[in-house]
Amino acid sequence: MPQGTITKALSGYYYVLPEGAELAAANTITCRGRGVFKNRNITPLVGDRVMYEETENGEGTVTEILPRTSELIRPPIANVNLVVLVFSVTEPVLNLQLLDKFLVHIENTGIDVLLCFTKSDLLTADSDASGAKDMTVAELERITKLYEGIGYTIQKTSSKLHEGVESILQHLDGTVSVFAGQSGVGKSSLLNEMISGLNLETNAISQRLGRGKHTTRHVELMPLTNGGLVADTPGFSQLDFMEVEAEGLGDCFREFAAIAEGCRFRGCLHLHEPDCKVRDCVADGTIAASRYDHYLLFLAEIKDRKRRY
Ligand SMILES: Nc1nc2c(ncn2[C@@H]2O[C@H](COP(=O)(O)OP(=O)(O)O)[C@@H](O)[C@H]2O)c(=O)[nH]1
Ligand SMILES: [Mg+2]
Ligand SMILES: [Zn+2]
Repeated sequence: MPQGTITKALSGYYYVLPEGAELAAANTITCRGRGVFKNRNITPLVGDRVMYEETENGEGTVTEILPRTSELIRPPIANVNLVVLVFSVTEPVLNLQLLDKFLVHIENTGIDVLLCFTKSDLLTADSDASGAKDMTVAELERITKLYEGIGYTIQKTSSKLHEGVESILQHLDGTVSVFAGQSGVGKSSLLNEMISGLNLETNAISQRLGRGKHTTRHVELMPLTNGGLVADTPGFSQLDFMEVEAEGLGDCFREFAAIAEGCRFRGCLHLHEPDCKVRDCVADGTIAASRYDHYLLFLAEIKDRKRRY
């Protein structure tokens, strides 16, 4: 029986890209789900690898869903193995607290992440940085070093100058990935640069609100010529990851997780416990103060959330 991947789910139809078919959205087979899925309360998801039967009219029926390696709830996509976390260097301003929060959520899913800094054409030279909104070349360099030091892969891009686009494509080779990030950071623009003929709607940032409008509606995996599949998302607010527990938060900070074994107590929350290796590293600068500050902030949020429910 032929196999394929669901690239789109719409009004009860599943669009299946057959294994080995040329990677183009036009080559998908329109399928119905088999009745048994409903009976067993199973919903085929975009990203599912499936078995299907061809029917006479050139359409098909999905007969079996192969085991999933991962499952995101919002957007509902199975088998994602890379999140491309997109932040613009400015417009909207690069917020490291938000960046760390998204990294925590992604670490918690166990899915790999590629960090992408967009709109590099808007960087200002170090000498003429005038306002708080400006991101200078040197400041971005400092941030890049910080996150590379933690172990993240970072790619700087400009859709306007078509810069870094080929490198992003290389990273996505053979993966199922989602583009995630706030509205207005340039996700759709970057995808348009990556996929020839693609014309996703993009939106000018509302000057008044300082953020973009939501323009990307349904979930769809788009085939890349190198064998990857990629989904745009409407904005990170729509990405609903599993909630992180206080005890697990430290593990979601990669550089903490690596040294926490050296803490005197198992389950050390790196607060006031004696002989805490993480706090030692914050004190001697091995761990960035900003990262530890954000850790404390998120820990307080998690405890607050517990208190409210
Ligand atoms: N200067 C500059 N503007 C960009 C770049 N990429 C996107 N934009 C602009 O940023 C706004 C939001 O882009 P869009 O792709 O819709 O962002 P999304 O909401 O993340 O999908 C649009 O006005 C784009 O023209 C870039 O590389 N440089
Ligand atoms: Mg968009
Ligand atoms: Zn500790």
